Amino acid sequence: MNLSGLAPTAKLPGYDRKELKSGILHLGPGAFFRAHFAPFTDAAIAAAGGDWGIEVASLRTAEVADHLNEQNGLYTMLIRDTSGTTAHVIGPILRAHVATRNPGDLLTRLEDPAIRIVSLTVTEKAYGFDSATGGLDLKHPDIAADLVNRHAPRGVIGYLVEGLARRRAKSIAPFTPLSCDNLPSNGAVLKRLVLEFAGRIDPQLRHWIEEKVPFPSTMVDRITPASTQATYRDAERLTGRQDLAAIETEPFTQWVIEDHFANGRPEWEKAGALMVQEVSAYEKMKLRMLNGAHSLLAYLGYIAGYEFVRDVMDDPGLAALARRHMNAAAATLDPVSGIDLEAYADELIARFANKAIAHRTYQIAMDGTQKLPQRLLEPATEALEHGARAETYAVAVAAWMRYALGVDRNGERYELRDPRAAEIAALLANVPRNGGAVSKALLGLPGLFPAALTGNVAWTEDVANKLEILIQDNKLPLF
Ligand code: CS2
Repeated sequence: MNLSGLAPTAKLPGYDRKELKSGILHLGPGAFFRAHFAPFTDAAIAAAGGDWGIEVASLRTAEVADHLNEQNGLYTMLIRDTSGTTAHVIGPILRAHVATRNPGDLLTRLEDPAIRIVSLTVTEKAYGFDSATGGLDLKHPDIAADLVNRHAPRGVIGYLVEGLARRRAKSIAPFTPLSCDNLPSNGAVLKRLVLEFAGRIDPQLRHWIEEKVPFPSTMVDRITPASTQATYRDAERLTGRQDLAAIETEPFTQWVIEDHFANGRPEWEKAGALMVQEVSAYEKMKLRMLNGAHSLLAYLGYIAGYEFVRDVMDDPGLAALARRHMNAAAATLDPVSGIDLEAYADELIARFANKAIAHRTYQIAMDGTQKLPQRLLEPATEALEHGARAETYAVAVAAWMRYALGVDRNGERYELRDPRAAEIAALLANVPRNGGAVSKALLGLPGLFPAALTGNVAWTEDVANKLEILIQDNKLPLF
C-alpha cells in the first residue's frame, strides 16, 4: 500500500511519512494496538511532530507483521457507528519484526538509542504474573525458559530485561517500558516483574533498573472486535485497496497515562490522551465497571446463545443486570477526578449496545483465569468487606463456571481458550454436573479465588445456587 491514489473517502496521515524516524518499539501489534496506541500516536505526530515512528514486533505469530510489511506499515482503521463507517489510514508504523523468526533482530532494535519507548499490548497472560502473590509466576513457560536462557529470550519480561541489560552494558540511556494491557497498575506490575526477574539473574542490573527506569501505568479503552471478512471488505470499499491489516473499532477512545518518561514521549495529549501523575483510580474504574460488566455479559450471553454483546444488550433482563453490576462496581471505587460515575455507566451501556459493533461474546470470554481477579474477584472481596451482598459478582462467577464446563446449551463442546484450560478440565473430570460440586471444584483452582471469597459461606452458596440454575436452564430467571 502507498498513499497515492487512495480513495478520497479515506482520511490520510497528516504528516510526511518519509520524514518520520523510529522512536518507539511496540510489542504485540494486535487489533487493539492498531485501534488505540497507533492512532493516538498518528494524531500526536500530526499535531506536534517528533521522531515517534513505531516499529512493531510480534512475539508469536507472523501474520499481522507480514501484512504490515507488505503494506509499507499502512493499514485502515474503520470506525463504526449506527450512522455509518469511516476509514482512516494510520501512518506511524515503519517496520514490523517477527521475534520467533529473527530474535537477534529484535534484541538489536531494543539496543538502539533512537528507541526511547518500548510499549506493550500483549494481553494479561503474557506477563507471567502470579495474581496470588502479585509477583513473578516461575511456572509460566516464558519466564521459566528466559530465566535459564536470558540472552535468547522468548517472552516479554525476558526481552525487556535483556534489552535493558544491553543498554546498561553499553552506557545507553534506558527506554521507558509502557504497558497498555488491562491489568490494574499495569506499569507497577510490569516494574515488579522486571525487577524480580532482573534480581534473579543480576542484582546490580536490578538496582540500575530501579534507579533509572520509569514504568508509567496507563488506562486504555477502546472496544475492538477481532477483524472479519466484513472488515477487509469495507476497508477495500472505502480505500480502494486490499488491506489485510485492517481493523474495525468504535468511535469512543480513551487513554490515561502517567507522565513519567525517561527519554521523552510523543505529545499524546494533543491527540486527546490525559496525562496524569497517578492512573490507578481511572484504571480501577475501567477494569471494574467496563471489563467486569463485559465479562459478566460475555459468560452469561455465550451460554444463553447470544453471539454478540449487542445481542445480549437486546435482552432487557441482561441489560438491566449489566447496569446493576456497574452500580455495584462503582460502589467499590473512590471518586475519580473529573468523572461522574453515573454518566460513565450510562455511556458504557450505550457503547455495549452499539449495533454497528459485532463484538463476539466468545472473544471476551477467553482467558477467564487471567481476567477474573482484577475485574471481578478483587472488587467482590471489597464489596463483601463493606457489607454488600455482591450478588452480581456471584452471578458473574457462576456464569464463568458454567462456561468453564466447555459444553454449550445444545451439548456441543467448545474450546475454553484459557492458559489454564487443561488444568480446569482435569479438575472437573470426575465432578458431578451440579452447582454445588462444580463450584466447589473450581473455587479450589490454585491461586485464583482469594480466601476472603472461598471462606464466605453465604456468598459461595449463592454462587452454587446460581450455577445450579445455569447448569439446568442456561439462563437465570431472576433478572
Ligand atoms: C474485553 C476488552 O476482551 C475483553 O476482555 O473486555 O478487550 C474490552 O473490549 C476493552 O478493554 C475495551 O477497552
